[in-house]
Amino acid sequence: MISKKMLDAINEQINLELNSAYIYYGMVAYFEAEDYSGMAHWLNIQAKEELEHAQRLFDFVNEVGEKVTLGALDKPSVDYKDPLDVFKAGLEHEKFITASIQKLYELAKSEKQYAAEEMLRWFINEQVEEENNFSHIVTLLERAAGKSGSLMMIDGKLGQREE
Ligand code: OFO
Repeated sequence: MISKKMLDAINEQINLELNSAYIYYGMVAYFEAEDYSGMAHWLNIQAKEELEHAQRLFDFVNEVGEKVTLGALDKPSVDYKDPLDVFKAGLEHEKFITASIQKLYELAKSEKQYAAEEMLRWFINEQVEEENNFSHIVTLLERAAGKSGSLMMIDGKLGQREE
């Protein structure tokens, strides 16, 4: 049993997680077109992770006997300036998602929604990892400063990401 306010907020977060997947698939489209197959691979896995995040929230809503509502997705960009531009956008997006998760968590606490609070703790930890992953790649790309040899090395490294 969860409050209506909590349910609405979780349903909104499901939409945000699905939007995250869509944004990352847009980035995959960009990298595939630019022949950066390693970066495309990394973001493909990221997009799948976002679907899993949405699924976790989806399952929670069902488990507490409520109904999921789904909203429209925003049209994602498939055009970027360069790899650094992509990963900077990803990092900014993850910061936005972290803020949203924290708001959800605060709501759960203030509304005494203990089951939701417990479920959201996983997301709080996950967001630390999400931001750290993007931030690390932004640093690598800044160091590469657009040099093609370095970009190829980073592309190869990101191509090794495991599911
Ligand atoms: Fe779902 O963590 Fe990224 O967006």
